[in-house]
Amino acid sequence: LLACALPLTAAPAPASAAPPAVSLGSVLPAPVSVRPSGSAFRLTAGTVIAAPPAARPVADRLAAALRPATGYRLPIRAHAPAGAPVIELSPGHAGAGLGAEGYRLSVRRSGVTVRANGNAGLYAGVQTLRQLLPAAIDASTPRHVRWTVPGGDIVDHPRFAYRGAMLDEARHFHTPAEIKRYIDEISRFKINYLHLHLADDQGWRIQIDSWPRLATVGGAPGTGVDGVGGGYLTKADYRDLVRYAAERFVTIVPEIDMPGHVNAAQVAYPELTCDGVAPPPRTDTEVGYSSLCIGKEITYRFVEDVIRELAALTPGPYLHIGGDEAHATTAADYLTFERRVLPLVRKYGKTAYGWNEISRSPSASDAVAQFWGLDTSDPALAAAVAGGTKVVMSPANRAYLDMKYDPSTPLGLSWAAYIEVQDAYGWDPGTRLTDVPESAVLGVEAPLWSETLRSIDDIEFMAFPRLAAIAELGWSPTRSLPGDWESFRARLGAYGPRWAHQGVDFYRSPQIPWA
Ligand code: TNX
Repeated sequence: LLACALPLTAAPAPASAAPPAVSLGSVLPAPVSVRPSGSAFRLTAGTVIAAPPAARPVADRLAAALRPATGYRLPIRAHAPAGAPVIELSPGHAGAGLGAEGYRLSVRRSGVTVRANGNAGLYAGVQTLRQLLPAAIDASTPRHVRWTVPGGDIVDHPRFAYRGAMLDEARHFHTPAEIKRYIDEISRFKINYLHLHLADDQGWRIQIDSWPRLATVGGAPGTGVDGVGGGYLTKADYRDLVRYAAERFVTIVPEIDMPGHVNAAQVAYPELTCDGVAPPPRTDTEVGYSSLCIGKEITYRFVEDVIRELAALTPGPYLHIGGDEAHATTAADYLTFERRVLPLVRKYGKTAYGWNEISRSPSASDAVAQFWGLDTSDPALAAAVAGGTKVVMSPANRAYLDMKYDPSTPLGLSWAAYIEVQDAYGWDPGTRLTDVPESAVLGVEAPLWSETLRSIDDIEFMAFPRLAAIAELGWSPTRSLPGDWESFRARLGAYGPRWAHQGVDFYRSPQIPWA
């Protein structure tokens, strides 16, 4: 599916065809401060990576990123050997202003240094460094390229603590290998949370030992939209994903949607309906027809078992309990349900997280609400925020990666909007809701619902390039938005060859001057 206009052969490029030099400011998301100066660093066969033992895991990731295209050994040493060209990772005491994820990157003729307070910041700096090398650094086999990094200094740290992406595993199951590839792709843009939507009407995608049929029935072959696909994550798969993500400084947020979006659970366990009769399995894309039975005690045994087992799998702080589109639950029942269920998340040591509908419940005062509305105000959410609720911004007409780019987009939906790259970029998560102060906004998330998406190519085509826009809104400081767009589209255009080298099937938006 990859439409690649670049020569990907290993033949040395003639000098006249040399790619344009990368500039120090050509980074996505835009860094806080960029000061070009002095002479460039040249990565050669003799370059050494220097990192103390504590930073070794980041050094390993850096070496793994640079070895395939350079073909160089790039040995990792605890100390920089005198005289050799060096890329040095230096953790600790980089300055309080940088926080846990900020970094300083200095490029001199003699070497590159990344300084940060810890490994999360070093990893972020490494992602920047990768973008400062020629695009061919993302090729998977050796290329004959002068591997130069422009000289100067970058100081950088995130605007928001939460920068997320969401993948819908329920409507079509995506395998662990596909999820890992997506983690690699999003972490390049300093996304630090991956929210997995693990259950919905069409399927249940995570093993739960106390209710085993959830996965075996809810994840059976043929569960999914149009009856294609099926599958589920075992607990071993899930733990492996959590570890893989953590190595890339991405925290996984599990979601089980309730009290609506539960048809797959009720197919597996008919006692979860009010009349005890199993509903038919669903492979269509309707929403809002299923509900847990609010008056039955077994409902809360089920919910507590699921929350307990999910919390035990989750080192991260958040556990998402859905709460959206509960149109088959009465308003009073919804409040009854949330009054019992929100405290269960706390009981197992996690911060409750849900779609913005949970803000109707007074029990959501210490929860996080994910705003997915289309409007620029939300009185119920604003009232909850006054009581302590925090907000993650995912306005569906801006941040939903499953919306079509325009009417001709072959994949995706269009109920919220058509979202071209400029629409995805042209809003501010801190001020989008006029009745919610920026101080209550934890950050931004780009959800990708998969009713129409099956393969990793499908996922990539909808996510890229828009995910880079959402990542910049989450990370970079606000400046003047029109000027930012001109800068963003130039940097994005220059990034295209990097995706091409990675085999990422991105959408070549006509709004972007692709290199
Ligand atoms: C609405 S957004 C939903 C999902 C659908 C999505 C499709 C939200 C919280 N609920 O169930 O998959 O639209 O865009």
